[in-house]
Parts: sequence; structure tokens; C-alpha cells
Amino acid sequence: MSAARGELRALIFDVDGTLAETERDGHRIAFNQAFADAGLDWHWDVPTYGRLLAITGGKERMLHYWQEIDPQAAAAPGADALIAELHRRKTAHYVRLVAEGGIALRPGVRRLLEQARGAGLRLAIATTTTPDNVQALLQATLGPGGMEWFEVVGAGDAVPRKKPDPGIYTWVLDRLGLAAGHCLAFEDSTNGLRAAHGAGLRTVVTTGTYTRDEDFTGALAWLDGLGDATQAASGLVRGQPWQGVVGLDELRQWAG
Ligand code: XBP
Ligand code: MG
Repeated sequence: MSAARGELRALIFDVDGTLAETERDGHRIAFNQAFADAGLDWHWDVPTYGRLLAITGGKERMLHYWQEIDPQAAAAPGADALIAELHRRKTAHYVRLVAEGGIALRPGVRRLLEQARGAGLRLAIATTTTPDNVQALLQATLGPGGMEWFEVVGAGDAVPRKKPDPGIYTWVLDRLGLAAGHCLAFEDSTNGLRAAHGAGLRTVVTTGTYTRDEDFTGALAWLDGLGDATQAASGLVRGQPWQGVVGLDELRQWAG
């Protein structure tokens, strides 16, 4: 990471696993509903889905799984169309589940977003998930104007290659018009950390359900969450043990 450091101007957030624990009880359920709709006998249990999360992007994940269980069918004409149809259905299920209030923000996320807005920091999103999913989650958790909290939303197929490719982060930095040294990224997975580091961004990692055993050596902070009044976060900051609540003062100090 070679970007020059400077005053902290923007925070760039991953969505799935970082803003909210969406994977196990959100995306996974929606994929299984789409498979059932299509009359497929595919079913992703919790451990299977954890393994498949190594493949980012829902279409890419389904194709990978299909190639594992039936490579010939996955290569046949029409395979792409089936994947696209399954993904449309999956997105509809996910959006409905989230709109019904099925997913909450992780502890401390709303607090940090509000602090950042109050201090004039710019907010952005860099995610592999589909834009409709981002909108549904932000509206359900932050309110009808939730999308407007974020000046730039980089999502889904905005770039040709998904994380761990850094493309979505460079796409967001270009639109913010900021150098990486003026921003911090927030991630929950090694794929996300690789993407952010590839774009030169220092990264605060908050591990979650599926990522608490991954190795985040090299992250600016490697924590179990952001923490809030009732539950301090703990982990490592610059490799040193740290415990507390992550707020703007901490981020400015770490980024300085
Ligand atoms: C999230 C993902 C996404 C979701 C599914 O990764 O990998 O693919 O699981 O979303 P990250 P879609 O948190 O690193 O952005 O089905 O809309 O692709
Ligand atoms: Mg994530």
C-alpha cells in the first residue's frame, strides 16, 4: 500500500457481513428459496454455504456449485440463462426478506455512520452484492432515505471482476475523487481485505459469523466488531491488543 496518508475524508463500507450479518440468514435462505422455486434439489446448508462464500457474487457462486455437482450440465447451452433466472428470483426473495425486517445492522454500525455524517465525513459502499439488495437493506435499517447517506454506491456488476479484485474499490475512489490515503475501508472477509488492500486502502476488519477464523494479518484493525455502549469490541490494532468502542476519534488516530 503506497498511497500517501492525509486527513481522513471518507469511510468506505462493505455490506454483507460488515454492515449486517446478511449471509447465513439472508442470502443463503434466498438462494434456497430460488432453488425450490425452480424445482431443483439443490440446498445449501450452513456449512456448505460457508465453503461457497469463497466465491464472491451470487451468479458466480451458483455456477461454481453447479460445476462441482454436474460439470456437463453447467457447460451446456442455456446454463447462463438458468443462472440469471435463479439470480433474479434469489434477489426478489432477499429483498422481500430484508424489507420484512429480517436483518439488523451489526452493533455500532448506525452509531458510527451517524458520527461520520455529523462530522462531515463522506460515506461510500463497495460491495459485490446486487444494487437492489443494498437499497433494500439500507432502507429497512436506516429508513427510507438510507441510500442517500452514501454518496457513492459501488455494487454488483459495476465492475467486471468481483472481490478479491480491487476493481470495486478503485471504482468508488474514482467517483469520490479521493486518494486511498484519505479513506478507510471496512470489511469482514479475506476476499474483501484483499480487494481493499489492492486499491491501497487501509482497512478496519470486523469479523463475523463466517469469517472469525480467517487470517487478517496486515489489516489496520482486526476486531470482532465496532463495539457499542453495552459490548466493547476487541482484537488487534496495528498488531497490538485493543479493546473499546470504535468511533471517529479512534479511526482518525489509527489513520493518522
Ligand atoms: C458478498 C457476496 C455476495 C452475496 C450475494 O461479498 O459475496 O455475493 O453473498 O449477493 P462482500 P448477490 O461482502 O465481500 O461484498 O447474489 O447479489 O451477488
Ligand atoms: Mg463482506
